[in-house]
Amino acid sequence: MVNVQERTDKLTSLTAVTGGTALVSSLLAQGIDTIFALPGVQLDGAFDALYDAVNAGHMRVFHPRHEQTAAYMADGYARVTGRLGTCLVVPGPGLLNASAALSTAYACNSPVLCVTGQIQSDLIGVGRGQLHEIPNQLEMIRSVTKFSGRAVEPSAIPALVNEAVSNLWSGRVRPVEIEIPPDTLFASDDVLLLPGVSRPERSAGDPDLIEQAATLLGSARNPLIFAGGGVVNADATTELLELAELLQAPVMMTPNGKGAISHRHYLAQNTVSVRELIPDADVILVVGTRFLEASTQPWGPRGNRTVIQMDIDPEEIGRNTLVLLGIEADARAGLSALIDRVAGYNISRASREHQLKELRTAADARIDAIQPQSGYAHAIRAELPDDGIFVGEMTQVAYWSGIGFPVYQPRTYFTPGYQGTLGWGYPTSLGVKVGAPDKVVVSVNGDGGFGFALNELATQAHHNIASITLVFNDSAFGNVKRIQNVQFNGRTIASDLRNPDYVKLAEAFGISGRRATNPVTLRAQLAESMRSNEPTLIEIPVEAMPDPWKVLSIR
Ligand SMILES: Cc1ncc(C[n+]2csc(CCOP(=O)(O)OP(=O)(O)O)c2C)c(N)n1
Ligand SMILES: [Mg+2]
Repeated sequence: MVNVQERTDKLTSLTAVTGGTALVSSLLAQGIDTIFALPGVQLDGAFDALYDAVNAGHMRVFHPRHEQTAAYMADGYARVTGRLGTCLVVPGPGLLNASAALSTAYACNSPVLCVTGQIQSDLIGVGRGQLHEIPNQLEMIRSVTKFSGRAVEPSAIPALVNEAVSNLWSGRVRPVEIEIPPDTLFASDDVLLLPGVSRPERSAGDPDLIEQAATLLGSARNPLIFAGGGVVNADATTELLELAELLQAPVMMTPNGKGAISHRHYLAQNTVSVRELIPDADVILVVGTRFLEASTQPWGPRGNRTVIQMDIDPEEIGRNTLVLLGIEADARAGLSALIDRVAGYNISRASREHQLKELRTAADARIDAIQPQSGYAHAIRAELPDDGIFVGEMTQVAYWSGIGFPVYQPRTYFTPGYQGTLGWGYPTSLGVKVGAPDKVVVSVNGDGGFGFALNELATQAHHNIASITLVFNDSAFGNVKRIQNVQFNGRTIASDLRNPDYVKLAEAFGISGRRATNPVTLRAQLAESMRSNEPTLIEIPVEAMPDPWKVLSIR
């Protein structure tokens, strides 16, 4: 039960403050000290309050050139830090501009708080066509957020912020949205500020189900684990490794799960090697992944395999595959509970180190034979420190990387997940670098995807964000063009691109521009870029590349 006296002690009373101040104070109370924001008339009250917070040294404001970037940067910041990533955008077109980024954060379970404006409160729903008015804004954005809400009184803002943030952290983490009309941001009132929301206790799952899972896994001859982004997001990587070692269970990591276990560990397996392991696997533990690819492709587990699925979202359990045991649990708490219980049932197994190393070597050889993607990706890996961060766009070298790029640490490899959002990579990488200024951040883009946000070279220069942007330039929406060539007899349409000189383009924005023409020169250019530690773009002119999934018969 809440101790009212104790709670009241923690409340701060603000006298005669604007809604804008109530909003900014509420964000600060959540521990938010960085915001990605693009102004407009309905948000003037919020920006004026941000002015004070910035001058007091409590808040940093990064302003991009398009709302998609405000939300992408918030997502990148959130993924690398594990903290709330916050954006502030005007209503209507501003929020719609941000929505592709929110859909990406939604797909990847990223903790993004999107704050937006509204039209004047008494005209909402009247349909007069006020500036930026769209009907049903709250309902519209709900498809890509797990909560959306509005406050129309300054005094209601702290509770709305708390409700949104507490929704965001509870259960499956996903983006949330709140909106505040301009008259509310300008109105003045006494406001009771609430303490920030603390992260809810992690659910370890039903003890009976954990016990059953421990029995099944402990007595399995050849257990196998599939780990996804949920393991990384829940910071459950230590627990995952401990359980995997206890069981001598190889771990297949999905692209967003990459880095959960270091690629250097013999238990770390990939999409190619895992296919050899599935036929002998008697018990499969699926944790923090939708298990979509494995359950829908012909090489996935079939027949009388025992599948145990652990997920924080009960809706996800059994959605894509038949499971014997479903455990609704946070990956960290759930795996930790499993570790505690499994020891009592664990049969002795010989180390699988030798076998698994051989298997991975053979699989890696097949993956590495795919050129030129493998050559370029290994050039990046060779220069990128172990804790350096790879942000992958929808482009050939990044597709290959989803299968073959060695990742050594969690939160160092990011993808747009199932949303496959072309154009997300470069703007997201800017937010990643803001969140991890001491790490090397490299985004891997095609010419097509980079074009979606190349105006942000201005933002990067303005805020001096020292990330490195690679642009693989094949003068095409290459993936589309390849499909048109291979599957449609060369009937290419709308897939050729005419591009600027990227080195000159970067320089025109005040960004250091470089060019590399093969993996060897790319390594040299990357090494120099890291030494100079300034905003950098490297263009790599390339030819059409082969389809890695076809070559490896993955899809
Ligand atoms: C928002 C969005 N629009 C369109 C697509 C479809 N699409 C996927 S890949 C691609 C071409 C990418 O071209 P580029 O960035 O140059 O990469 P390349 O394949 O040439 O390496 C397109 C248009 C998408 N995934 N997302
Ligand atoms: Mg291209």
